[in-house]
Amino acid sequence: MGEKVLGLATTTVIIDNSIQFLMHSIFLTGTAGAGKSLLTSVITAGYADRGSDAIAVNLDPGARSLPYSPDVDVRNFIDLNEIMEKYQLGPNGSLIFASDLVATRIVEIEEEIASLSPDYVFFDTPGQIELFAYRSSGPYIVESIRSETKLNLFLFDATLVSSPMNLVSIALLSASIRLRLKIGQVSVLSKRDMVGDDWRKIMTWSSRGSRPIEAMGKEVDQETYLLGKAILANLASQGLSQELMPVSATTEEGILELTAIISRVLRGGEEID
Ligand SMILES: Nc1nc2c(ncn2[C@@H]2O[C@H](COP(=O)(O)OP(=O)(O)O)[C@@H](O)[C@H]2O)c(=O)[nH]1
Ligand SMILES: [Mg+2]
Repeated sequence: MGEKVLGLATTTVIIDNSIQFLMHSIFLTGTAGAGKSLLTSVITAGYADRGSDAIAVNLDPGARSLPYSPDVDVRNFIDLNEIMEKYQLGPNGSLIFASDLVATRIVEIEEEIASLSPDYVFFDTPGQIELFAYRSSGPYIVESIRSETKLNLFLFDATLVSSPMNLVSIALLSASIRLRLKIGQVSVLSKRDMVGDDWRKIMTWSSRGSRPIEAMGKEVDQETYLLGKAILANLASQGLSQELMPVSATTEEGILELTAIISRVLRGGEEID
């Protein structure tokens, strides 16, 4: 039968003609421009440098240019321009249609991934998160990809969480994605180099026992304050608000630490809090 699995090193084994996938699947999600593609590039290269078989899969049929060469690319299966012409759709309509079509090519995508026998597969998801998470194709892909473990890295764009209230609203989005994808999630504060030292301030708002509510009280009206407070209390009580992992894909600060957390979560099946 197949090879023994040692620690996190995995392989794809063939048993009775059915392929058993022992790889780890890591999805990168977050708002448009949060840095999913650049982080996919940096993190996959980092794993490869350390001798792991890591590959990058592009799930965005609308990606114009990517900061890496995808090992598996959904654009080889789905042609956005062809969809536009064939169905006479505008840019938004064709992107929605194309994203839905990705789910119909899951067998081919899996076959290509399996042919590379990777230990780690990093999935770069479409720029617009709603195309991936809120239509049925994204959750279907996440559920269908056969993997030993699955993990979602949700990116909080540091340039968007410039106030406690903004942090709460993105934390709510993060919780919503958690509900849609139904897999373990790690919260990443991306593009930390873009906000100077402010990333430290953001970390204090998101850390355990912090009081972003008080900071929030100074910036908003009473009704907004109460809504924010209720949301935060709920997120915390449900274990849906997690401490952020600050990284920069440009300076590579925090990348090693993020890798360590990914390994820990994949090994233990735990989420960080
Ligand atoms: N300074 C800086 N820029 C970044 C970082 N990550 C991404 N970017 C830039 O932000 C823009 C959007 O990044 P991209 O990875 O395409 O975001 P995506 O839409 O989430 O895939 C690009 O111009 C990137 O070069 C980062 O950590 N630091
Ligand atoms: Mg992208």
